[in-house]
Amino acid sequence: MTIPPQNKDRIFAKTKLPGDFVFDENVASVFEDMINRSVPGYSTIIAMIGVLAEKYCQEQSRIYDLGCSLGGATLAAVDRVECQDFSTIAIDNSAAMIDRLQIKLRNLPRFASKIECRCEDLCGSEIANASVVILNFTLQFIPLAERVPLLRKIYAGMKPGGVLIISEKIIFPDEKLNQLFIEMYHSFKENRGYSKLEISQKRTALEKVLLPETLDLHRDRLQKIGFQSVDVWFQCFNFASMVAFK
Ligand code: GEK
Repeated sequence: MTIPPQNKDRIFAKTKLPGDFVFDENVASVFEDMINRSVPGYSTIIAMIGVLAEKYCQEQSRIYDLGCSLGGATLAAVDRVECQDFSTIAIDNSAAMIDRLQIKLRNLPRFASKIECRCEDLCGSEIANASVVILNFTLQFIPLAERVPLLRKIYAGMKPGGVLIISEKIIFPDEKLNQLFIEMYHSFKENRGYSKLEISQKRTALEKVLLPETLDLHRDRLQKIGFQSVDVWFQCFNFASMVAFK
């Protein structure tokens, strides 16, 4: 089956009726362009997830990519891992994303044998025997009250020595810095070809759906759950990626 094309993201280019952002077929069909033009450092983060997976994947264990979308992080991890005996579980609750990832994998047999795709809500997923868990810009979409139970479940399902990689849009307790980074982020998007209308309509659509938190909150919560050596390894404006170990 041929891989459905990836198009340029023009979802918010024309005036739209208000409505919350959803990961539907329209978004899945432009997702690669959208995320590359919307997340500063996305390609670096994906490449470094591969490097971290190579270092921390253990024999006879699993890699989980939670909120995998089109599998950018999944494929980067599987590409680098040198273990002989491991499996990868890629989870997303968007059928449009998982369908496209499955079609992509049919054309990539070396990866397909290592990756199981699941279309399900990751809050209900079983996590077991994990040496690498990836939450690459996914936790921000999980309702606030479900974040602690989800992270506890991840911790319980990890092997000692395993790594959790969490990338998120973040906010800052200092209002001046918060404003500065939002402005710099909006200039980044304009430089990547998004109009002011696109930026503002997407911001409104994400308002109730993407709920960012501070780095302090992320660190404290992970440490309280039991994770060790929790800190940021990448940050650009209001986007950061953290590691946390069991
Ligand atoms: C990447 N990690 O390219 N259960 C499962 N999936 C979910 C849930 C949920 N409850 N909520 C949201 N998602 C990817 C990018 S995108 C980030 C991740 C972004 C999924 C949702 O369907 C979407 O595919 C993904 O999380 C978030 O490395 O678009 O900013």
